[in-house]
Parts: sequence; structure tokens; C-alpha cells
Amino acid sequence: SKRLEGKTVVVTGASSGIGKATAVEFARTSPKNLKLILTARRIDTLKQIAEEIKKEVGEGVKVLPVQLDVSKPEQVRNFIPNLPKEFQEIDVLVNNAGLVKGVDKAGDIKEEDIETMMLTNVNGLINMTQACLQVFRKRGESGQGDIINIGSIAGRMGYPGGSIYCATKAAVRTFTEAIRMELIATRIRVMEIDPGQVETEFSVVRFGGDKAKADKVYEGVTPLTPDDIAETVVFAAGRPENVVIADMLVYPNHQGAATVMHRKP
Ligand code: NDP
Ligand code: 8X3
Repeated sequence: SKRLEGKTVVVTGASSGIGKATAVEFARTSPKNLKLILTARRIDTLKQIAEEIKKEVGEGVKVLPVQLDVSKPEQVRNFIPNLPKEFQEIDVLVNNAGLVKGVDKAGDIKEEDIETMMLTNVNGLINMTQACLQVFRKRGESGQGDIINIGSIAGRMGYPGGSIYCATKAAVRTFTEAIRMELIATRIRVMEIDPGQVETEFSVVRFGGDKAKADKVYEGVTPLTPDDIAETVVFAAGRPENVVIADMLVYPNHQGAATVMHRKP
């Protein structure tokens, strides 16, 4: 889309799943003149993805892989100041980095897992948002830029075995809603996309690398693909400046709630 031309886009958690697909989709949609900053902890994977993108769409898209652990406040604080000058004018922030650990129920949840989920999904997203707002607020008359947060159906309803993850995504939801109101007098758009079930590394991470357990989650159903969500993110970013896709819930066809889905026997 012409509307994305010349933009600088940062995607967190771009090394896998929805984040990777989103980066690729931005490049495909605006192959002529885009700056893409790919961030995650796995820098080697990001470098590979950057090469793949350049191979597919050519040199019109400038891709910069940057190692960034969003759960570390000092890394987030240094993120923009350490970018090459030509990448510092960020227009679009996609807050996608996030994870779930385990299916333990309250009383038995590991302290470390609680901390990892909270620091990544909540504090990480908030700190990235604050960092980019410094840039957005200086732009135009009143401030301009896009924040697209990846929430989840899990932020709209709890489910057993997901209490902490659900709480983190509920926090994303109310944070998003509150800052949209705070920024009402600006041209800064605050958007949220809440996916239902998407097949990514999400469940592999949840089960500590146990692929067999992860595969069971998707047995008998047809989950969304990362591309399905990437398309909605790029759609939201590509709307005319007066249009805010405030809130979008996206299910695969078999799903009707976090834990209600039709499974083929
Ligand atoms: P993946 O596990 O495939 O991708 C998660 C990404 O987040 C990876 O790129 C990972 O990169 C990154 N990440 C994790 N921790 C950190 C960190 N501390 N700092 C920076 N990056 C980090 O899962 P998804 O693509 O499914 O997840 C993306 C988002 O979508 C998450 O916020 C998730 O909660 C949300 N979501 C997922 C759904 C699903 O069913 N899959 C449904 C609804 C929402 P690295 O390990 O290299 O740091
Ligand atoms: C991921 C979807 O509901 O399986 O956000 O936790 S869920």
C-alpha cells in the first residue's frame, strides 16, 4: 500500500511465528521504500529472516536485525538511541513479543514462569511503548505514529491452566485502552489485535520444547496461520490516518472461545 511507503516499522518478537510473518507481510505490501527493524533475542535467526526478506522483495526494503530482550528495561531504554540515525524515526511499533510458560494452576505456578510472562508480555510491551512514544510525540503538530499491540483471546477470558498468561494479556488490553484515551488529542493511533489459536512456536515454548505435547494442542483443528494475523496487522497499519482499527478479535473457524473449539475425532 502507498500509505506505508517511507515508513519505519519495528516488530518485536520477529524471529518466529506472528512477528516473523508480520515483518515479511510489511515488506511484501510496501516493497519500494520501507525500513524494517526486526527485534528478538535470537539475533542469528533475525539475520536469516532479513536475508530472506531481501531475497524476496529486493533492496527497496531496508531491513535491520537488532538483538533485543524486551523483558530487560535497560535494553529497551538503549534500543532507540543505539539505532543507526536513519532508523530512529520509527512510525509503527508492533508489540508482538510474548510467551506463555506451562499450564500449572495457581498454587503450583513457578515463580520464575510468573516473572518471565509478566516481564515480557506486560513490562516489555509497556517499556517499548514508552520508548516509541518519545519519538511519536515529537512528530507533526500533536504527535503521530502507530502502536499495534498483539493481545489475545486469553486477555478477554480466563481459562484453567492459563491464569498468569491470561492476566498478562488482560493487562495489555486495559493498557491499550487507557493510552488510546490519553493520546486522544494526537495523531497517534493505538490498536490491538487479539488472535485466537495460531500455530507457531507458542505451544512449543509453553511446554518447554516438548513438540509432541505442543502438537496435541492443534490435533483435529485447523488453527490460524501466522500469515492470517500478519495480514490484519498490516491492514491496520495501512488504513487512512483517520481510521483506527481499535480492536480486532480473530478466530479460526472452529473456535468460539479460548477453550471452546470443535475437534475432528
Ligand atoms: P512464537 O513463540 O512463535 O513467537 C514469539 C516471539 O516472541 C519470538 O520471536 C520470540 O523471539 C519473541 N520473544 C519471546 N520473549 C522475548 C523477549 N523477552 N524479548 C524479545 N522477544 C521475545 O509465538 P507467537 O508468534 O504465537 O507469539 C507472538 C505473540 O502472539 C505473543 O504475544 C503471543 O502471546 C500472541 N498470541 C499468540 C497466539 C497463538 O495461539 N499462537 C494467540 C494469541 C496471541 P526470541 O525467542 O528470539 O526472543
Ligand atoms: C494464545 C491463545 O488461548 O491458547 O494467546 O492462550 S490461548
